[in-house]
Amino acid sequence: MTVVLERPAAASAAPGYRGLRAFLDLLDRDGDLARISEPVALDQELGAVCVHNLRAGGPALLFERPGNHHMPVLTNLLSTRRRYARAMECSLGEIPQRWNAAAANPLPPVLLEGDGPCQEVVQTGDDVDVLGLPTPKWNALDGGPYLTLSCHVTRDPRTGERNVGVYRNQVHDRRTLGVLAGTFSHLMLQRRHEPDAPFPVALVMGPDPRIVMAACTPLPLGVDELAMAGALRGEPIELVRCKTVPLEVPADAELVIEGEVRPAEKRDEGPFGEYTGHYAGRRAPRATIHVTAITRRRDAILSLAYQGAPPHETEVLTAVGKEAELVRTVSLPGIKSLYLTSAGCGALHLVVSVEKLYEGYGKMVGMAFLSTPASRTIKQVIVVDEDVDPFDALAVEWAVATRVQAHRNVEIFTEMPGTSIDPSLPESEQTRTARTSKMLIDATRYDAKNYPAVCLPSAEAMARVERNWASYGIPVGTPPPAPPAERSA
Ligand SMILES: Cc1cc2nc3c(=O)[nH]c(=O)nc-3n(C[C@H](O)[C@H](O)[C@H](O)COP(=O)(O)O)c2cc1C
Ligand SMILES: [Mn+2]
Repeated sequence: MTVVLERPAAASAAPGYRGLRAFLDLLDRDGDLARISEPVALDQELGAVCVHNLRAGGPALLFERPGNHHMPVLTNLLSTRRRYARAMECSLGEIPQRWNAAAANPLPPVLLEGDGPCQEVVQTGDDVDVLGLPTPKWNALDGGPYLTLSCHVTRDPRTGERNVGVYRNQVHDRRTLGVLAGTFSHLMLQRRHEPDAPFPVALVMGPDPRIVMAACTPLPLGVDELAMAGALRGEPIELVRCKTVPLEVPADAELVIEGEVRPAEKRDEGPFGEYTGHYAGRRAPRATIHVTAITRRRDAILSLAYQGAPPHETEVLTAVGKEAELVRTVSLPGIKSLYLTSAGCGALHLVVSVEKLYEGYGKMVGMAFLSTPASRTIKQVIVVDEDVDPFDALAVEWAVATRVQAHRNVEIFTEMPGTSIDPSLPESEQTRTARTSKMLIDATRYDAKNYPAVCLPSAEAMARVERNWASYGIPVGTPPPAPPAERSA
């Protein structure tokens, strides 16, 4: 199946960058990385800079003096789809094919002997102090400082299979972090047979961006995110052994926090401003990580992501890979393009355009997209005809307004798997057993052959006016954009 996401193509990247540092060099050359040399306070000022920058669609941000620390903080690295494509070394439209070619040919990592750059400095025992990291308090009511982009490396105790997933960590004290991994996260599913037993973990900060992409995406359970990242990079990820836990980590990461997850040793955690743009859950006792080592580069950068109301980085980080996963797992004919919307926090609202093959097909497609592990977070799917571009919010609402009869074209599914941090659930239901309702809007035309045609002056008249636009003396720089139906025809 060919899926074309009709977006402007990114400038083609110089092939073959390796690791975060090389990617930052690329962004520097593009003028797409801003260095903030002034001190920026960790308590909300850094978060506020991120919010303004995200709203403006701005560059990646390197804070050189966060809270007067000497360790820089990197944020907004993959907060635009353009930079995400840059990191994948392809155009926006090529992402799903690139992603799924990699998924079909995973490239397992290789283990190096000796230490890696991520172990130039090693702190163990009493030297361990996570409070010494420049960790921001992002939003006003956050329960404390939070590491937000930690790639948690764990192994399944039964199969030995590795998993790498991004989950939030509150910084509690010198040697204690919190961790909140959802019910459906692989970190939790790996431990489902012995949920209270402690287990080793390594939090990798600032690895090759392709590792972060894989670690933010719901790849199938059992798939090694590092093998996926290797395939995306076209070269195996190189690993080194951790110092205090029986795990391996990417050699060229910026910083690694080694430790033990202690599910039964709980500490009050939260609240935290989540990707839904709301605080998620009250402060409550949650699992901890006992930190046994911090290893890092001598000049390590701490790589983090702002979470809150969209637009934000989490939204891009989770949506783009998930769209590719959906394209692969829902292999129905006629799918043209799809978009996990920005306003839907990159996770909750999906728009799919299809060539409608027969009556009822729009609903079938919508149901299929609500029935895979990668779609678990999705609460609303809108299916549109192929003349509507899912990325064009105006066109999508126009289709819903003019092609939908609610009693025929809207379906509601109840008691589906949901996320416990959905603010629209009553507080008593925001638990690990949370369930949600899902809505399918089939906005494809019924009986398209006999559907009223979309109205416009003739193509010839439109083209002629566009050519002669300047002669009308209307003070609009370029001809107004084409109406939705015409744009993606
Ligand atoms: C910045 C960021 C923060 C995230 N925080 C969490 C979190 O605290 N808990 C969680 O369960 N998922 C979180 N996610 C989503 C997971 O990374 C995502 O579900 C991923 O698929 C997890 O890996 P897994 O499928 O191997 O469990 C976060 C994603 C991003 C991009
Ligand atoms: Mn996984």
